[in-house]
Formats: sequence, structure tokens, C-alpha cells
Amino acid sequence: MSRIVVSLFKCHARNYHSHRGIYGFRIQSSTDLNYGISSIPTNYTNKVYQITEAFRSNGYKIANLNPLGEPKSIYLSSLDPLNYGLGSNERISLSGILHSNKTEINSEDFLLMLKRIYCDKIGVEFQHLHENEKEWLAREFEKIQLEHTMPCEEKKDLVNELIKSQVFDNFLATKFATVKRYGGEGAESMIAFFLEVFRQSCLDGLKDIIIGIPHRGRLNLLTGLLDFPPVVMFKKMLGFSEFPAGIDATGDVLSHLTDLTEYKYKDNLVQITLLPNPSHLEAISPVVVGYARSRLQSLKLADYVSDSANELNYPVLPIQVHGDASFSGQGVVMETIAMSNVPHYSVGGSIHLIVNNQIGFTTPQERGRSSPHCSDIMKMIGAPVIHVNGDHPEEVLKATRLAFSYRQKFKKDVMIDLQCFRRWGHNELDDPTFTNPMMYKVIHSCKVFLTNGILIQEFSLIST
Ligand SMILES: Cc1ncc(C[n+]2csc(CCOP(=O)(O)OP(=O)(O)O)c2C)c(N)n1
Ligand SMILES: [Mg+2]
Repeated sequence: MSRIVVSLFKCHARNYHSHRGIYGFRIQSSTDLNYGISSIPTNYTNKVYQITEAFRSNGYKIANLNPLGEPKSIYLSSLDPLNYGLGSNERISLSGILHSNKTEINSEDFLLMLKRIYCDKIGVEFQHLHENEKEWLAREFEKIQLEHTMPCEEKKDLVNELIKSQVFDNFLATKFATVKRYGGEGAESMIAFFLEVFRQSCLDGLKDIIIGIPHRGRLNLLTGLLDFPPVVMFKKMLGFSEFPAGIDATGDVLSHLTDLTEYKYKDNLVQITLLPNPSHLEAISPVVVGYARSRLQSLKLADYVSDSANELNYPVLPIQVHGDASFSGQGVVMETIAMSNVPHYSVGGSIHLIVNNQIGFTTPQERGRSSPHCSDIMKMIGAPVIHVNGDHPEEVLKATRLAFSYRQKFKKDVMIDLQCFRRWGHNELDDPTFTNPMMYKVIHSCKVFLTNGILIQEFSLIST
């Protein structure tokens, strides 16, 4: 008997390790180290270089990231030019230090430029990355911050999607006032994230996107970008099943409806799978990764390509969406990201989005975790964290573009921390002014997003 087991094992092992290598695993070619800024100064005592590095490391700490508060007015000695001996009106050379068209600049403009890049509405944490990735990210971020302009058509599309999401929430609030919808109000710009990822995926020729997303804003995504028929959703809200009459099934809860669709942009198609969501927060995260991996196996792509001469590409993109409280509270998050780059489990990187509304049901963030940011666990795997102010959809779009390029370049996980708020209660049926009165005093003083936004003013789509 035992001889049969041993010979079966041997047979299996032979197929697994074949002359072609190891099934389902290919060694990645070492990443090119020569795409950083062309001439990094060898003189590290150069004060311009030192100040630039200080902003790269610490700029995000004073960036304007929180839509519910003023930028932090804390003094950081590392960002004080006087501590580097930089005087006013000094002519300085930027060449080889900062990605800019200018090679010479005066010291005042230099500091303004650094603040504009590193302390505005996007703050990037990337000092914990490998040296080559750090250099690449600094260069890409500086390029995006200094050069990115949004074509008018793109702005119109973005405004259109945001308005759709907001009108949808208003409609549900009016027509289905007693339904728990976990609306996206206060976090509307998560739609900007999805729009940009879908479009970039089409442009880059990706085949599949696999999404795991919890309750918040799920209905908006389904009807807004994923072609889910609103009629089916409304029927469900009225107490009917999403299945046709005659089928003996009760279906899922409303906020876990699911979809499989295609997204088309500039003649390219990408297939989008929105996975069903278990109520147990974050349990979907490893499922997203496993689903993406098995999709690669079915398509015989990435690690399953037998021809090792081809560059290793991962054309199935997993998107893991999280709530701020769940992401820092659930152990499965750590377990999932710990596996992200392990042979036989790798999917070429997930893009993570935390819809950081700064609250978990009724628990304020300072009561829910011990780390400064809800995204901090991402540092465990050396992943970049891009914080962005959710009141500025154009900035969310820029942050998304940066995250997408990083994932495509390094085939590793990357995080966007979308700092926003929750305009109503957890499920709209509870009253947060009782449980979180201070926070909601601030929230109720915020103007409704969009009616006050620059995009709207620019296009006069709604009178303010
Ligand atoms: C494992 C688990 N614990 C608790 C809950 C109950 N619960 C549902 S939503 C929620 C708050 C989640 O907060 P957050 O992750 O910040 O998402 P938000 O609702 O703010 O978007 C809680 C505690 C759950 N569904 N699953
Ligand atoms: Mg939350």
C-alpha cells in the first residue's frame, strides 16, 4: 500500500517540476535599476538634495489630506530650510535632484515647488521601499504633480460619473427611505478611482479586473459603472428576490449584490468581476487574490506561461477595497498581504483602496487602532501608501494613476488611502449626532460635495 502512495507522489512531483521549470512559478527578471533620476548627486551633503529628500520623507505629514480638517500646522524641523543653511533668494541648481523642466531656480520658488508636490492634496509614504522603487516613485510623483493637466473631456466624464453617483444616492434616500443602502455620500470620489483604474486597465491591455468591495458605495459602483440594472436593485429593495419568479431562492442581501460585466474604453475591453461579499468584513480580500490567481491559471498566463522568454505579465488585476476600521482591525488583512509576493500565490500586485471615512460604525479612529494611519500595515510588505484628500476628485484620479503605474511597473501591491467622511449614519437609519456629535457638527457644516466643487464651477453644471 505504502509503495503505491510513494510512487503516486513521485509521479506528481515529476509533473510539478518538469523540464520547463516549476509549474505555476517563474522567476522574475531582476528589476532594472537604471530608470531613476539620471545623475543622483554623489555629494550627499548638497543642501538642495537634502531638503528635497526631507520633503520626500516627511512632506505628507503636513499635507492637506483631511476633508474634515485644516492641514496640520505642525513645525517639522526637517522641513525648515534654515536648518540646511538655505538662505532667501539664493540661486540653486535642480539638475539631477528634482524632476522639473527648470534646472535653475531661486530658493523661495524651490520651496514652493516642494510644497506643491509633497504637501498638497496627495501625500505619499514611500521611504520604506527598496531604493530603486523609491527613486522611480519620486520621479513619477514629481512628474504627475508638476505636469499633469486633465483634458476637458476627461473632466466632463468624471463630473458626469460623480453626479450620477450622487443623484442615485439622493433618489434612494427619497424613494426607499427605510432601506439600508450604505451610501457613498462623503466618499463620492471613490468613483473617480474606479473610473481611472478601469480606463488605465483598458489602455494597458489588461484582460480581467477582480473586485472585492464591502458595503460602502457598493450600490453606486454597481449601477454607476458596472451596468447593473437599477430595476433589479429596486425590486430587491421592495422585498423581492433578484432571481426570476419560479426559482426557489432567496438571494443575497441588497448590499452584497454582484456583477460580471465588460468595460470599454478607446476600443479596448476589460472584463470586470465584482465578487459576492460575505458580511464578515475583510474575508473577501484573500478570495479576490485567489480568484485572480485561478483566473491566470485558467487563461494560462503570467506564471503559467510556458515560454520563459516572454516578460512576466499579470493581466488580471485584483482590486481590494476596504473600510478604514476593518482594514486596521481584521487579522486576515495581514495574512493576505503577507502572501502577496510568495511564489505560487503572486498575482502581480493588488491595488488596495481604503474608503477612509474616519469611523467604523460608531467607533472613531483613535478608539479603533493604535497606528497613526489606518493603512500602516501595508508598510509590513514595503508597499507604497498614497494618501489623498477625497474632496478633490482630480487629485484622486492622479493618485490612482500613480498607483496603477506602480503596480504595472513592479507587479506588487500598492495602497490608496482615500480620506473622506460619511455624511449620514452607518446605514442611514441610525443617527450619528447622538453617537458622534462632535464629528457630525463638522460634517454637517461641510457643503455638499460637487455643488461646491471646482469641477462644477468650471462647467457650471449645477448652480451653486
Ligand atoms: C468581522 C466583522 N466584524 C464586525 C462586523 C460588523 N460591522 C459591519 S460594518 C462595521 C463597521 C465597519 O467600519 P469600516 O470598515 O470603517 O467601514 P465603513 O462602514 O465605515 O465604510 C462593523 C463593525 C462585521 N460585519 N464583520
Ligand atoms: Mg469607516
